[in-house]
Amino acid sequence: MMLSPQLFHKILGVAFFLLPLCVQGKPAGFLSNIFKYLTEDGSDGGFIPAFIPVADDETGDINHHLEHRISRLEGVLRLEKRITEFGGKIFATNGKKADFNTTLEKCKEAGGSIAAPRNPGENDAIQYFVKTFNTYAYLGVKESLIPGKFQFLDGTELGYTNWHSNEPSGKGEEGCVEMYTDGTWNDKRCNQNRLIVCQF
Ligand code: MMA
Ligand code: CA
Repeated sequence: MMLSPQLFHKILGVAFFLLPLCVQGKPAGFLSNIFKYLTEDGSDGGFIPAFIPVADDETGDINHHLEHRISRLEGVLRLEKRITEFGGKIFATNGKKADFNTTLEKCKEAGGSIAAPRNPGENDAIQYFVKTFNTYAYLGVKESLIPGKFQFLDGTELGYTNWHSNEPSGKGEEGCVEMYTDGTWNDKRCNQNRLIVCQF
């Protein structure tokens, strides 16, 4: 049977419509579609889909790619002395100063909270920024209703402290706590400008 010119034209149209899908191929196409979100500063405004359905044999490649990208981003942030880590907790600064309440807001906005050391290792991690930026930092510790008694912001007891000698000294007049360059703590009024250090 002869193909009519009309039918031939239709088949040609379908073939050309399908051609890009065939060239792209399924596995490479799928991965490159996902990596597009991770690598391009595209017109989607940085949107990353929350759930990407993929075959099991592709999740390893994707995890590997993500780990590699995250470790490079961490390298950049470490190089700029913006992050440090202890015991799985990440501490970060933007190098800027703010009073206590603004620091709370900034850390919350970023998805974290103001740095609150729970042990000497975490205290050293925060001290690293205080020394690097040569600026004291407020800690996530506040005076309780009992003057001279300090606690975490959620009201839980401090299991570790590192007070400077003769501190706390404010007797109800200094509701916040700052870290000195040597890593020791001083109770201080909350309205000073101090280095913003958050934890994640
Ligand atoms: C300042 C103030 C206090 C601190 C003393 C230490 C004079 O007050 O920073 O919080 O305890 O210095 O001398
Ligand atoms: Ca004090």
